[in-house]
Amino acid sequence: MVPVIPHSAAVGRAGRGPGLPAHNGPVAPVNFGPGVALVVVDLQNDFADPRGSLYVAGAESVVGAVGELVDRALAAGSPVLYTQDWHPPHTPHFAPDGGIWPVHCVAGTWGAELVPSLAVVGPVVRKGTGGEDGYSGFSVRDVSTGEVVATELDRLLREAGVEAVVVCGLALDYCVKETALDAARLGYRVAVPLHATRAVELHPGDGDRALEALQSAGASLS
Ligand code: VGL
Ligand code: ZN
Repeated sequence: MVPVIPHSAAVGRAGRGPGLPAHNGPVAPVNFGPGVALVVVDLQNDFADPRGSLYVAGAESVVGAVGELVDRALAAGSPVLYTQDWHPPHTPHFAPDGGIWPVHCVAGTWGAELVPSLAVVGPVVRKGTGGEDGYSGFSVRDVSTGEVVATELDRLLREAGVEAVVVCGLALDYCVKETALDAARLGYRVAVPLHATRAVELHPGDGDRALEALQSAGASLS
């Protein structure tokens, strides 16, 4: 079980007395610092732009919120890392090839690019490049063999001396959720600022189920 992140390390709320519901009171800024990394998940045109093939409704506000988090992270000396869904044109991840998703984030296309307004100030970790399912930024899974292979994200975070991660971006119920859950399994303290993510809701209720899973894993939701 991963301990809940203390306010000093990640996300908290100012002025909230015990017993008050979470939505009461102002949201305190995420407390970034050198040991706390910001992980921006899949902020790519296909998810974030209304013209994208797997557009997440409301993603425009996520883009703005993530931009502010990047600024705050940089100012506090936090490392900022990015993940990028990066698929071949054919993969069992895509509906035409037997999967569940419309074709999206094909390597080298406009849809796969990180949104143009996003400041890229740290490493970008690509996932799914070999046709695997890659929901978590930490690992990809070969759909036919089931083999799970780590990406470089964990190593990059450890080399930077990171012990807590703030996970934001798209989509809450898939890649943000899986990245945050893997981070918790790997021993990082985890916070998810909910104003900086949004669910795609392929199945209604996916967003709520994601929140429950994150909470059970000890992630701090704010
Ligand atoms: C994602 C569905 C398919 C995500 C990626 O970034 O959440 N969702 N591929
Ligand atoms: Zn994908």
